Amino acid sequence: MNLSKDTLLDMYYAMLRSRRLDERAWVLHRQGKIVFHISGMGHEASQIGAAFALRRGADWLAPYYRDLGLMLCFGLTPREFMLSLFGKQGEVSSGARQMPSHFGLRRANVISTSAPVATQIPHAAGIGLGIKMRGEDAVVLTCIGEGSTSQGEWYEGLNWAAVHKLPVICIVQNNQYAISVPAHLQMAVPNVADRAAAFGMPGVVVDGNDVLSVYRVIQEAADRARRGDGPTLVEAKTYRPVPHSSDDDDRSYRSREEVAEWKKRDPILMFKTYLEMQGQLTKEMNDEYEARVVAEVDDAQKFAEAAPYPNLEWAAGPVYADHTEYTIPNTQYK
Ligand SMILES: Cc1ncc(C[n+]2csc(CCOP(=O)(O)OP(=O)(O)O)c2C)c(N)n1
Ligand SMILES: [Mg+2]
Repeated sequence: MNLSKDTLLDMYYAMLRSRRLDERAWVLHRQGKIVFHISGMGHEASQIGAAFALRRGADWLAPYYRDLGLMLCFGLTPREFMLSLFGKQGEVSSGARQMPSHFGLRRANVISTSAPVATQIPHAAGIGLGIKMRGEDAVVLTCIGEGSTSQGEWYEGLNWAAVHKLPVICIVQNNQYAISVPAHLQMAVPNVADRAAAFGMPGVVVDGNDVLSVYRVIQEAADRARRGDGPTLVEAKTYRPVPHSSDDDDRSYRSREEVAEWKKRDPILMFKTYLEMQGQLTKEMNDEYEARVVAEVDDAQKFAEAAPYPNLEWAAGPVYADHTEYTIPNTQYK
């Protein structure tokens, strides 16, 4: 593995930052301060491994709602994330129009997330075609849950990417459930990646709780895409240790024992143990990281709580032609 000690520690910090921000979002929801949260917890290895294998700033991302870890690596700041939780002025994804975690970040080549699942796949194929037509060596990563691969858009987008050998990587973050529906009721094959053969592209199953394995697989996929050899389907097997969203109660469809079993393979715990065994992370360093991350999260929360709500008259800004003259301060929207 061609990763320096500093990079490994950066990866660890990125995972920790995503987790601690995410935990704070749940607390804010339970305190009644925000109305909705959909979590990336448990997915940190899949996302941070993927992010570190890409050229952030040059490559493209068509994300989905669990991609907080990826987004932070692509440059979303904790303050910006908190603005979206609170629906405050300056929110970068949609000017506070969309639900939180429906990410978009124009300055970082991240396209906006639509609520209907799987619509990001044809968008990613389109971006891949654009990259190819321009002769650039960028790649586009798109992310999706295993349940959403039942949608027609997933097949259409990946078929198109394979036919035209587009520089697309699709990472399926298989957390075993689509809300309450387990994966075996969603598909009759054991692995989403098995379907890659039908598209005519490589399909790889990877341990989605192991950040370094994900890094290696995505790096290989990115190399293949940059060589002009086309798309790759990656399936990262993982688990969501929390309910689907703040509006779900997972006790109705899975046992506490199952959740506890998966938590033993928590991706942050696994990576922390690995770094400690390699002698690269000490208790003092970890304490310092934890303190730094809490300070970042506290700062972000304070910032968003103090921020004003958007003005009512901006609501229709980018929606109707009549209102296109509005410029929303601090956002990319004109
Ligand atoms: C087309 C469409 N159908 C249904 C929904 C409602 N919905 C939102 S998330 C979700 C579950 C998706 O599960 P999965 O793809 O496994 O992703 P996960 O949430 O588990 O990461 C559903 C059914 C939707 N947003 N769009
Ligand atoms: Mg799922």
